[in-house]
Amino acid sequence: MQNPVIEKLRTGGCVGAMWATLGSPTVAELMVQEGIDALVFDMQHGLWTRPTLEAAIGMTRAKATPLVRTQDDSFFAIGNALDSGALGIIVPMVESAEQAKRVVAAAKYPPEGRRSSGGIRPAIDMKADLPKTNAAIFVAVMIETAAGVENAAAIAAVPGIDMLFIGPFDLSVATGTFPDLGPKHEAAMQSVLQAARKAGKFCGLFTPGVTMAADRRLQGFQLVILAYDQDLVQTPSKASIRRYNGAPGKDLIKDAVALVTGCNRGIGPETVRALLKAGARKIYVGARKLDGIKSLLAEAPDRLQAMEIDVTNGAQIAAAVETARDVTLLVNNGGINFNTPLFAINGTDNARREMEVNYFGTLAMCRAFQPILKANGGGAIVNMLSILSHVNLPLMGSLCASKAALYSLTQALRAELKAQDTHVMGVLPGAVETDMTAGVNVPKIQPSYVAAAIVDGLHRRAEEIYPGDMAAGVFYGLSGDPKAVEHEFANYLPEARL
Ligand code: 3PY
Ligand code: MG
Repeated sequence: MQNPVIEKLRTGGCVGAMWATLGSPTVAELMVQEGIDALVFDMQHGLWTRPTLEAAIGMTRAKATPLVRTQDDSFFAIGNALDSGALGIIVPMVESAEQAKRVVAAAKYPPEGRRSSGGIRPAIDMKADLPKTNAAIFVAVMIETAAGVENAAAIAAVPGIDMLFIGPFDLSVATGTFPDLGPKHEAAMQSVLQAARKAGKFCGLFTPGVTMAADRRLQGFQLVILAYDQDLVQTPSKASIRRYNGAPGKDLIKDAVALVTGCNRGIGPETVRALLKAGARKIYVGARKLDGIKSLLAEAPDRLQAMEIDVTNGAQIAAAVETARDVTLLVNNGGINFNTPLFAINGTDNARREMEVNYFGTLAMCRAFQPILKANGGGAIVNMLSILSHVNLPLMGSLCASKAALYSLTQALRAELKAQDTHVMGVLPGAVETDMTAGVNVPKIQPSYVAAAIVDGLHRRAEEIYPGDMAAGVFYGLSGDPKAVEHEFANYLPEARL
């Protein structure tokens, strides 16, 4: 009988574990499909019963070594967990060496302890397995109280204890730092790590996510938690409902006075049409070349007004501010895309120009119109981002960087303009049928579709919208596995040209 957890610890490795608390064998099975060092079944706070635990261990042990956080430190709780097939126990709330000795005694058969022999799995081949079991059982005790921290060295010294495992949440309650952790809490945790090391024992801790787990591994902790099932279900569920519902409030389009930049072609003109239809009182139609918007202006001459505006031209922005003092809705649609990778072209001129127009141009417009929006009751700003704000498509790497910068800017705007009640919405479509994507051979949505989504998003006071299959699908992928999407997009470099 072997225990891969003990083997990994002995070679200096850090055991990565999933943590299952919901009591569902199916969820547990799904969590470890990728294969991972260990799966901890939480019988202290979790919903496992003896039969569900037994079933779940059977369903998962080929993919992850089963460990159980026991219901308590009692002889029978520990015996039950091990009889179910767990190869290790994590015993909560251990505060003294005496208590630790009792834990070891419950976990080991005589002569090292007094574990009772029985159970279904241990009896499958008891004659062969029992003599080898003691050495294969991993024993961890949880340090999660002030007394536990105080006595950590004595607890670690108890023969048969393999690991001190810290419970940061209970520890924060016990040390009075909850809900924040802070330096006092961290010092307590580090003192436990040192106590374990001095005794030649391992130290682990509960971490609620993989980035924290990797960071603690760096510090020398040797059992960390990558994810736990309640969080995997609850957090995205809550986020989805909030995103779907938006935040009802005052209509941002009816009777609005809008200014839409970039109306020479593409999404701009369609946005103007959609806003007109949705009840905007007046729209300044911003364009770098006024010749190109004549026919659009003719569609509603009494409600549309031409405005010559290049968002990188300070004088034109200043003139726009003088003219358009009644604006309540600023749509920063104007942008540029050279469709170029970072290295396949000479120099960084394209990258700089994209940043100049998409990022600094939008920023200049927001700064110029902020006082006007404030004076007019708050209103709204709409920024034309892209799904590529969230993940780089190296085919047009510098454009993506400018859109990522613009996404970040949009977040800052939302925060800074909250006090003046200006709603800020980001628009993140995938490929849209415009001149900008003329050479890109992927399914595209129509500009009118994006315009309709903008109107809908403003009605719902959404903070972000993802119009079309591509954007919505990529966002879905990014929320589950952003690295997989990044690697997928990396494949769209036509050829290595370095
Ligand atoms: C704690 O942080 O107290 C724990 O028990 C982790 O589950
Ligand atoms: Mg705890």
